[in-house]
Amino acid sequence: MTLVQRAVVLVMVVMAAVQVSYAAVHKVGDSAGWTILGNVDYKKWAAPKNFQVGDTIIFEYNAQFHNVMRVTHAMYKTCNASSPIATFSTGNDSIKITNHGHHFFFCGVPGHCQAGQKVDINVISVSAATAAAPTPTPAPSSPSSSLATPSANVPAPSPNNATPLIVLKGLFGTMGLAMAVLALFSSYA
Ligand SMILES: [Cu+2]
Repeated sequence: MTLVQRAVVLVMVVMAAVQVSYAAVHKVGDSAGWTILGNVDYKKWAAPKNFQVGDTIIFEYNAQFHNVMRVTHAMYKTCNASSPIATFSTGNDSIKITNHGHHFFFCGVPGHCQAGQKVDINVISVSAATAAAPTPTPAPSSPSSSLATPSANVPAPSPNNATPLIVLKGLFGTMGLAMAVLALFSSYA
């Protein structure tokens, strides 16, 4: 295997890994931002979005007139700003989503939530989305032993065939990819 071939394989693997860990950035209200002007419908803005764990939500607004409060569902429904879970007030707040489920936000300035400055970020479960993918029966040998000495019933990874990488991606995600790279490179060293 030449150095160029190794480089090509490495680039392909890195591209696959980037695809796996791709996280989106969502700016609330798009160009309108976080406001009470123009009657922005944040429910309508959020509806077609596919929010995922790892995504970032950005609230952009004039900090003199607005803020962002993360609240419970009950507080969200009644626009109750008395005890928010968290308050953001920089005017350009980036909030990274770390768990699935509903994330309720509104502006805590009196009257603004009632005027519609509120948004429900519903983050779907990643496991539910990937559960539909077919999972091949795992090899009987443990990953560590197959890395050191590939057994006969496990096909060796081939640089011209991306299938083993895809299978590993589905099974182990980025970690599996990293292990595949190690196995691939050590076998040609
Ligand atoms: Cu406001």
